[in-house]
Order: sequence, then C-alpha cells, then structure tokens
Amino acid sequence: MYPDTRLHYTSPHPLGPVAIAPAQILGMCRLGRDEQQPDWPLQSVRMPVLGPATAGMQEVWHTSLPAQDGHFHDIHYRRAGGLLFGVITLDERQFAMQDGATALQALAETAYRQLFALLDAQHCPHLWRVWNYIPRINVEEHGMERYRQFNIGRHQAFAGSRRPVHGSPAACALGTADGPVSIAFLAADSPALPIENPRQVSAFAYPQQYGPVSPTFSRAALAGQPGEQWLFISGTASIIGHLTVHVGDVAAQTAETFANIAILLEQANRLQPRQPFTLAGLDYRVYVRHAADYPAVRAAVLAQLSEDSRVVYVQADICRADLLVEIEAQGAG
Ligand code: 3EB
Repeated sequence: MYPDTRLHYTSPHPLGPVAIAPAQILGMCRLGRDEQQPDWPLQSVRMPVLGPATAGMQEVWHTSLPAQDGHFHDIHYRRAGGLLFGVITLDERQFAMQDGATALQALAETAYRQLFALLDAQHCPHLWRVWNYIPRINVEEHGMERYRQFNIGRHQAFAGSRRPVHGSPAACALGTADGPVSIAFLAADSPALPIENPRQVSAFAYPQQYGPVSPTFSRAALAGQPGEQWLFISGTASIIGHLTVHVGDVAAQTAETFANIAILLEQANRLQPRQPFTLAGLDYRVYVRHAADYPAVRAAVLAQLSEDSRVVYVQADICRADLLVEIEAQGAG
C-alpha cells in the first residue's frame, strides 16, 4: 500500500449528515431506511434494523488521502492511494435465463467479472472483503435455491478471471426481502492474508449437499501494513465441520458463532501477535432471521460482549435455511 494511505472506519451511527470531509470518503453503507444518494459509493442494505435505532444506521469507510471517484460498467467506486471501495447494484430483471443459467447466476457472474476487471485495470488486484446482499436468497426457483444459483455465477467469474478460490476474500452473503442485488467490496494493491477456521471445513471445499458449486470466501482476512492491520471476519454461523449445529436453538447458535469468532481471533493473533485483536475491540453486525428472536440473540451476544460494545442487529435471511443467526465483525489492530 502507499505509505500514507490509512483506512479509517466510522462505526454505525443513526442516519444523518456525514461528519467527514467528502473528499476523504471511500464509501458508505446504510442499513434500514434508504435516503438520498450521496456523491460517494453507497451500499444500501434494505434490511430492517432491530432494537432502539430502528430508523436506520450508517457506517463510513474513509482515508487520510483525498479519494478519486469513478464509474466502471455498473460499479461506482472510489480510490485513494492503494485502497479501493466499490459498490455494484444490479436489477435481476436486466438479465435473462440463458443456456441453462438463471438470471441470478448470470447477474452474479457479470458482477464479479466487472469487479475483477476493475481491480485489474486499477492495479489494485487484492480483494479484501465483499458484502453480498441478494433478494429472496432462500427461495427455490428453476429447481435450485437462489443462493446456490448465485454461488455458481460467482464461482464462474472467479474461475474465468483466474482467481484461485483458496485466496478468496472475507465475505458475507445475506438475503433481503426484495430490491436489487447489491455487492460492496474493499480492495487494495497489497494482499490480505486469508484465515480459515480449523474447526470448520473451508467454505470453498464444502461437499455437494450445499450446492453444486461451493461459495468462494475465506473465514477471515488480515490486511493492511505494519502498524495498521485490519481484521475482517466473514459472516460466521453455528457450523462445525460443514454441519449446522443447534438447529432450532437461536441462543445456542449465537454462542457457537462466538466460539467460531474467538477461534478466528486466535488465528489472526498468531499471525499478528504485536497488537492482538480482542473481542471487545471489534465492530459487529448481527443478522437475525426472525425479528422475534432479537431479545434472545441480544442476550446471548451480551453474554460475550459488554453493553457498550458496537453491535448492529438487522433482520435478514441467512443462506442456509437452518441458520437462525449469523455474525460478522471487523476491526483495526
Ligand atoms: C457459512 O459459514 C455461512 O457465500 O459469501 C458466510 C459467509 C456464509 C459468506 C458467502 C456465506 C458466505 O457457510 C454462510
């Protein structure tokens, strides 16, 4: 990375004017209610926010350098030094079923091919983190669950762009009730170190029972440069090996998810022992399948974290029908 590019993050806070110099904003994510399109890349996540701040929340990625704004096919991106943040928003109705590929599969392949082409053109080839939001992710259409259709298209773009799956970014893939497909990503000119969970089968090596083509993500990624390390923990769930555990028990699923997150922290700290990451030092996004489970999930989260921890809860569909909760986290060390 360029020596003076620093990646900054403003934790989720209620919607309102952004208190950061516009030139230094890389991009933003809004959860819940959508508002005006700002000048910078915006990922609008149409998921109800649970808990007190129900109107909506926003978080901002920014840098120490002025950013350049750009458009590339369907991508709106900003680049500062060796960092690039982009958002792709695509309407499935613009895609047709073709050669046995569903519209969603074609969309996923198109989106990721655009993404990789942009990163190549920008000499910013290293994908650190991807946030995938897909309408009606668990619905079965044309004989296959939509998440599985998405996985086929995504994988085809990885393969077609000669991207090895074992160097996959940290990621998440969640479902909205409706709206477009939205994919946000953070990339850089320096690689991230992928981290796997020894208690889990790597997602890119899942057996066929989860779909004909495996998802392409790493359990976590460690990125940055000496003196500034970022840890991105992918969407993490109550999975041991490749199996969902605690089916039907949302509190136990939450506790098991934290056990997996703790293992990922341990793995990261082994690679980066000087400034260890701690559970308390991370920002969390918690996806709850059933809004009614929010109190139980919150109680199970507070058994792991303190009251003043930075946690946002949203209602989302999770990409395995038996998962009731999924948690992702990130932080600088
Ligand atoms: C899992 O562990 C839960 O398809 O990009 C988590 C994180 C999950 C990322 C993705 C899926 C994805 O399999 C699901």
